[in-house]
Amino acid sequence: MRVTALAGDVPAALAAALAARGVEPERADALAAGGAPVALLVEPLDDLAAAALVRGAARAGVDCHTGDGWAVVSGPLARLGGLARPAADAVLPERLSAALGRFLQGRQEAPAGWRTARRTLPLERSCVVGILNVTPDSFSDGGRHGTPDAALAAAVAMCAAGADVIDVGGESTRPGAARPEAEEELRRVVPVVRAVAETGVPVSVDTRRAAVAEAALAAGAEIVNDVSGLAADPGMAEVVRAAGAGVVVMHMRGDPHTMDARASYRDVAAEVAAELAERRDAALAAGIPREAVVLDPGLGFAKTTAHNLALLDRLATITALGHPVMVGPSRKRFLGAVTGRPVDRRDPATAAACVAARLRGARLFRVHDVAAAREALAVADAVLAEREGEA
Ligand code: HH2
Repeated sequence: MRVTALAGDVPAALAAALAARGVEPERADALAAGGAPVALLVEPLDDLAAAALVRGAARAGVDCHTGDGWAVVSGPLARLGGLARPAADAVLPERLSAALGRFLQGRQEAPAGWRTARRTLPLERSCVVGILNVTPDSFSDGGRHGTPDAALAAAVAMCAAGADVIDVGGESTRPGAARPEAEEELRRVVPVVRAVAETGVPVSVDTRRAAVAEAALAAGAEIVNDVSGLAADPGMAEVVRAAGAGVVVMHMRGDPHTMDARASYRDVAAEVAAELAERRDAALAAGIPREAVVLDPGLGFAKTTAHNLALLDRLATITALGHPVMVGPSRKRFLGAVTGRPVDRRDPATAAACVAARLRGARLFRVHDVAAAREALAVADAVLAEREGEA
């Protein structure tokens, strides 16, 4: 007799093992998905709701740990689903079962594409976003693309290397960077956006200013990448909505001057997810469609090396919000801390971080070295496609 591990933490592997032994593929999929282990943090929670959750968890056959104002319920997905369904004896208060139900539903529904002002970008294979900083002072490529012609040539080279989107930025957001005036940011960004968009590649504009976003969208950009998560400029959400643009809602705290001092978390993944969910809700409340929203944990923004690594590892906390997830590890300090490499020698580490994130569910990767990331992600995509194919 032999005991073989079936990679039980990967539902697709379990489905493949069942299907290979004669279980009908659809049933194997359902069994495997329902058996996937899930842990959910519920907070804030009053004593009555916590007691109800403990009773409901016992009835549903899942674990429940509670503390001061919080509970963690964990168990197979199928049983957690049972916990969320209102029962005849109404063990859980309505508000709580509705919140759980909303969450579990959203978790299963990350759109397969990204709606922008001009198209829906497919996200089956990894989407590589090439960074084009038209700034004198960005931490790794500052000053390299001083004229629109040089910037266009860099964009064309990134597309040839496999970029799916070009992200044009006119403001460095590295810690402590000085902010250019709006006119200066417009002067840097708009001609480059126009020239790159004319080649047909989707262009995003990396800005915190509504006026810059509006001008870039008019010049052909179709996505707004806002590192403040639409919080810095009260006019930004409406500009995005009116243009029907795609949007990257990124997490940070404070601004580039204050963010390092605010890198303090009790549980970084849960707090980043909760703060991002608030920014996402604000975007949806402003009328931006759900399919237009991509979420980004903001590696390096108000995060220490340990925070960045924990976020990469616990990316499921972010993907569970039900949107495609972007990561931007490219050449950042935490990769220098891990590898000992200076900023101009961090592309292999960047590619490795992208693969780690891909295997944990990220779909979009903002990088300087497109060719290296594309190649590394081709392997990760192939491994995941094999997993899907088997299931
Ligand atoms: N990181 C930077 C800028 N924009 N946007 C998203 N969505 N995610 C990121 O992680 C992100 C971002 C900072 O990197 P970089 O553009 O290379 O440098 P700088 O801000 O100095 O121009």
